[in-house]
Amino acid sequence: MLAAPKAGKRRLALQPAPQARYYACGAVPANLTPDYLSAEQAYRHAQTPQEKIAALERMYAALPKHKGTEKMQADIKRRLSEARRESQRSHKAGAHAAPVYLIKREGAGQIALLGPPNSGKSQLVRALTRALPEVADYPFTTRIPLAGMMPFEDVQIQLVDLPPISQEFMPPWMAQAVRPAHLSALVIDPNDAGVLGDFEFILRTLEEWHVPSPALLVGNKLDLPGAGENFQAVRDLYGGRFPCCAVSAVTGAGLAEFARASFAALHLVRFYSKAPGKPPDLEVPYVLKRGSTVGDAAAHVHRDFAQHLKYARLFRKSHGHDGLMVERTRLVEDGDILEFHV
Ligand SMILES: Nc1nc2c(ncn2[C@@H]2O[C@H](COP(=O)(O)OP(=O)(O)OP(=O)(O)O)[C@@H](O)[C@H]2O)c(=O)[nH]1
Ligand SMILES: [Mg+2]
Repeated sequence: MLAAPKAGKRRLALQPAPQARYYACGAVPANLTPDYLSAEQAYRHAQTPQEKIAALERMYAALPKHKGTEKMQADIKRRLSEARRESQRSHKAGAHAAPVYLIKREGAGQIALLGPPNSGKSQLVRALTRALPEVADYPFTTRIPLAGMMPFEDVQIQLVDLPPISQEFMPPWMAQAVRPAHLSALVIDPNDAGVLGDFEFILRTLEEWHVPSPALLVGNKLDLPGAGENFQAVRDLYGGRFPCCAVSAVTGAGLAEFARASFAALHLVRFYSKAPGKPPDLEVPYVLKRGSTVGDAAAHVHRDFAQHLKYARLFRKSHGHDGLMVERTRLVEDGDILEFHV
């Protein structure tokens, strides 16, 4: 994993739609207004302390004030003071930091696309997302980072197009721009005569920056004659060290496999929540790091669940959707459907 940004908790999760998905367990009162729910949705999406403060203030204002919501009022106030403290800390830290092109993390994970000039990083972002970075047949086309969201099944993965990593020229903020990503993918053009030298230079540069090696090696332009054989030669040299994807950003070949490999490299699990007696909400998954437990999942859905969870029922295809009772220490597997009992 690349180093986490200084301020704020790392957010991996795609957030659920603002429906009252956890009321059925009786943890919170059911008479919350649409205003409150939309503010809570904004809070779940908030990436900066300022956004959190704004959303929490709206949540507090929209919360009906009566005995039944006293705990929630206290909880919002506590989170507000936390966010205000965080805002002050990041303000102080920011006073000395040089401005850099940082892309705010969004979706299930952020992947930085690295590579030598002209390898097709921008074309790949065009092919896989709705972003429209400039593509041209000369090197150093991309000057500043640009992000787009790549769909994979029911999650979105953020791809960041970056200027090339090159001996000839690199913007001084490159290392900082790469660092917030959860991982990087190295995109190469196997037909480029200088590919092996570029490859070594990039690996050395990442080491100097104390940034982990790429999690994926992407051979692009596989539609061109000879590219398959040339990429095979690169794989023979490096394939043991990196999972490889052969793609063509122009024809679209291999792009579905690239999306799948990206999701796998992020080491995530998706789970879906289910209220007792109701069908599961399979539309928007919650996303956690692999290795998370049922207890972590409960805490992720609602803060109160972490404390009060008695047990969960697990519905999983491999168990025939049988509602197996599981403890909070049970590991969550990708695709699990969980019903929390508090
Ligand atoms: N044939 C073929 N050409 C490609 C493919 N992907 C990109 N190209 C071409 O390669 C050239 C460079 O593509 P870019 O996407 O601009 O490359 P880049 O890696 O972003 O380049 P920099 O921004 O300079 O680092 C363009 O002419 C693209 O049309 C591909 O899969 N097949
Ligand atoms: Mg580019």
